[in-house]
Amino acid sequence: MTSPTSLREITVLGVGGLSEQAAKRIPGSFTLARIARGDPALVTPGMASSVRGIANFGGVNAALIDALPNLEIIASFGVGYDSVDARHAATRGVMVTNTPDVLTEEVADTALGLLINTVRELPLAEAYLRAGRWEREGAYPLTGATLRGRRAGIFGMGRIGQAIARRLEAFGLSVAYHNRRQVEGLAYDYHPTLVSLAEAVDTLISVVPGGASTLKAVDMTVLKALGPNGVFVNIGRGTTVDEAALAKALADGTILAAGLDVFADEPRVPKALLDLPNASLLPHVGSASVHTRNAMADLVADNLESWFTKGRAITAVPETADVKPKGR
Ligand code: NAP
Ligand code: 8YV
Repeated sequence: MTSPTSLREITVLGVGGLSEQAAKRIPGSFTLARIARGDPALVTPGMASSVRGIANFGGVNAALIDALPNLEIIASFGVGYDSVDARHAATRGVMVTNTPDVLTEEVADTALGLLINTVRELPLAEAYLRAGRWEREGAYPLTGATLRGRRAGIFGMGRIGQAIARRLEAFGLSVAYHNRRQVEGLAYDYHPTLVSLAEAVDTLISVVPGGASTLKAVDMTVLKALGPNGVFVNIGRGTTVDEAALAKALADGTILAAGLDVFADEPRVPKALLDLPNASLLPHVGSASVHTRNAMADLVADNLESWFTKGRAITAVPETADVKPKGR
């Protein structure tokens, strides 16, 4: 194994905009090279021969993996790793890590904030006050919607889904969920399909990973099943939703309102959603506190250090759980 002092001889490629903490931590241990985005055309011959690790902040596709013949590990920033071709990495014997757990509670807090903003119109009420309308026109109108008596359904009852469920219970809402597999030992009602979950609840919170298996899973059929009192919150990935269908459902009353932290083509947000007063929109801030983003950056750096000093990753993704260090 490599000793901590000789980690400096190892080149780690920072892909995309590294967070401040990552930009401090990684060059403290390794030699850091950087490219602005995950484009293999940006890889110089020197990088191609020297890079053994990636700190991913911008996406790593199969072509970038293939452009780096000595690559051993991709340490990705974020629990969702849909920006990394982890299956291709596995076929090349390259480890992939993500940053689970350290962001769970922060993201769940954001989900509840977004739900309350959506149902009780808090951003609109604040804008009303700031525009001087309270003084000029009187009290902000009562909200048609309330959290009281709502039945919540969670699409993706994983780490963050369960943290959201705990908060919803504390708020007095009933909770049900849909995953591909029922979670053992969890008392919430399980639905084997997303449509059956949407039919059973009036508040649907999506916190599934992106990728092919969830692509546009929340479509018009699901939104119709949610119904005219329905509130949809997405804190998972924008690709999970048919955004055109969602905009239509919000405009024509198929559902009541939506709160969205994530979009299919970030940072671009469809005008059809921007124009809707019953959509509460956030710029992907689920984990975006200094505290939590620093913990995520530390886990990226810790995974790289653990891999090169101990030969094991701390938080390997399932696709590469069996990958072992090369020649060691
Ligand atoms: P996790 O513990 O792996 O949970 C994911 C859950 O989704 C699992 O329960 C899984 O159950 C379910 N799932 C996956 N694919 C599914 C499918 N095709 N159909 C139905 N259920 C499916 O992950 P996590 O830590 O909770 O994070 C979840 C996601 O949240 C991340 O992948 C990321 O995309 C997103 N996220 C967003 C932010 C933000 O800032 N907005 C921050 C952090 C995370 P089964 O495998 O049994 O189906
Ligand atoms: C981050 C996230 O904003 O962890 C995730 O999957 O979506 C967020 O915590 C993102 O990964 C960093 O760009």
